[in-house]
Amino acid sequence: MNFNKSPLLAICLVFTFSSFSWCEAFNGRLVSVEIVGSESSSNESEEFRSEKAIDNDFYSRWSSEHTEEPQWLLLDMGRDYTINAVAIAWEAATARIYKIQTSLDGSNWKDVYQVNDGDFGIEVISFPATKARYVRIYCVERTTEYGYSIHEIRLYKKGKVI
Ligand SMILES: [Ca+2]
Repeated sequence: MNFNKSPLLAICLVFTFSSFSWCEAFNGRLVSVEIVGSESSSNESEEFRSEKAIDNDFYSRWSSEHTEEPQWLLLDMGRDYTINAVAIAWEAATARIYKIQTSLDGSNWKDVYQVNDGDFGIEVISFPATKARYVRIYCVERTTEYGYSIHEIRLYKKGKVI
């Protein structure tokens, strides 16, 4: 099943937005993976540092500096997992063009998906199952004069189909 940018899962996520929770299973097909660390190319200020994208608080967010230069948000799962989806809750300062990249060592990166029509809100993106410890959201082009800003992000691996 192809569920790239799936409306069904996105609706599930939006529905639970106000209660700070995510739909952690999608008919048993997806299981979220804990993200234990983060880094970013830049932060707008201390209030908007990278950890704000993984703190389970939908009101806090990471925001890059306001520049045309590409910016990235790096996520560390602590060990290798085989993952195949990411859910991103974008702030209005969204990336129109961005890449989902994975890495086993944090140095060598592989593009697993590219979005060319990114928009405000929650984006759910699936890609071929890939073994990785690190995931990077590599932002190439902005939709606003501001930088790039993400409220929350989740990574998923395949679960058991019931
Ligand atoms: Ca947050």
